[in-house]
Amino acid sequence: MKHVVLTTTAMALFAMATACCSPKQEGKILYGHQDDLAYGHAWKVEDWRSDALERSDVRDVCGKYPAIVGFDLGGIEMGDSCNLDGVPFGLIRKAAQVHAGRGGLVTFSWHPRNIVTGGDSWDVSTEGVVAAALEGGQKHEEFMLWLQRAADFIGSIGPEVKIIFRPWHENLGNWFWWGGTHCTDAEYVSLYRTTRDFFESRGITGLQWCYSPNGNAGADAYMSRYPGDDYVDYMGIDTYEGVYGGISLETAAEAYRQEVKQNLTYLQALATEHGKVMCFSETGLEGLQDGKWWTEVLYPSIKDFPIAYVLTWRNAHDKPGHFYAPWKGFEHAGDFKTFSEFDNIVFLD
Ligand code: BMA
Repeated sequence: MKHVVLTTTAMALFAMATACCSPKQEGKILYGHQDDLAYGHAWKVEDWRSDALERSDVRDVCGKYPAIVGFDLGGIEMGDSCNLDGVPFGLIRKAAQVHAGRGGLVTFSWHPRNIVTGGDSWDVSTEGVVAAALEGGQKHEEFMLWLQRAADFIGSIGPEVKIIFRPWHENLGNWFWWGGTHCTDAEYVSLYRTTRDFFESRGITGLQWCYSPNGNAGADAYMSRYPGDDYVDYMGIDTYEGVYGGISLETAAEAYRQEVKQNLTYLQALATEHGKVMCFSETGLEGLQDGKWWTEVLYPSIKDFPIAYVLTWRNAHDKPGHFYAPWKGFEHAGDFKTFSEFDNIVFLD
């Protein structure tokens, strides 16, 4: 029955986003996990053409798939066959279709390369990359080809797959070439609008567009690069818990709880003002060393906010400590199972 519930929820969410009504969806929050069907902790899909894509770390632990699965398009702009983490684009297409067929939602992020240096998204060694990509810039023609490759890939998935597209994310920090001091507010807005305008000119009109800056920057910074109500359907935010510099888990957890509440408070005010759906587009605690993270850290931080979904990042198959959801045999898996049974957290049976 949860399947029916989710399908209804998904349809309602999309209807809401389109109609720009209240973002509140009966107090339900969909749970999402990045790359969930493609690989997990110490395993990956080997032969995607013949694989039914039934394995999932999340399902291994709680018996249900995430309601929303995220994938990353980094590399599609080069015409690569696999994304930046080695996931074949054919597998991403199939996983999106299979997940949608089960009643779930899909979200795409995009870590494209640096169009000036050929480096990755994190290559900020050269300024002016956004300016170079925009109209009048020396890389504009090539940039439009990049957009075309991304649009063609998304177009190949089929209109029955409901996709939340989240390009140019975490744009208030300085770690990506499209972020922070590496471009002006106007250049960023133009980058986002150019992307949506181009996709729509290619007939890719069914996407829900998510604007998802990094958190802890405040409402004014959030809005300083907002692409505009005509360009955004979901207002998201990315915030992680960090256990750095010898601080205790308790201190890290308390800082996270406070930060998430502050972030979601201003996000809720902005989403309400602009008539958008709000979401917690990326979060997590790498390695999940806090055995009560789901029930005592994440859940109390989000439960009172009308977020459409919360997505935790990937479980790398080739980096043992890089995971954000539990896996079968993980010592703290029980806490996630408890979280998955809360009435207002939605998974996919
Ligand atoms: C980061 C890490 C990287 C990965 C990138 C894109 O946060 O998980 O290992 O390449 O996301 O998926």
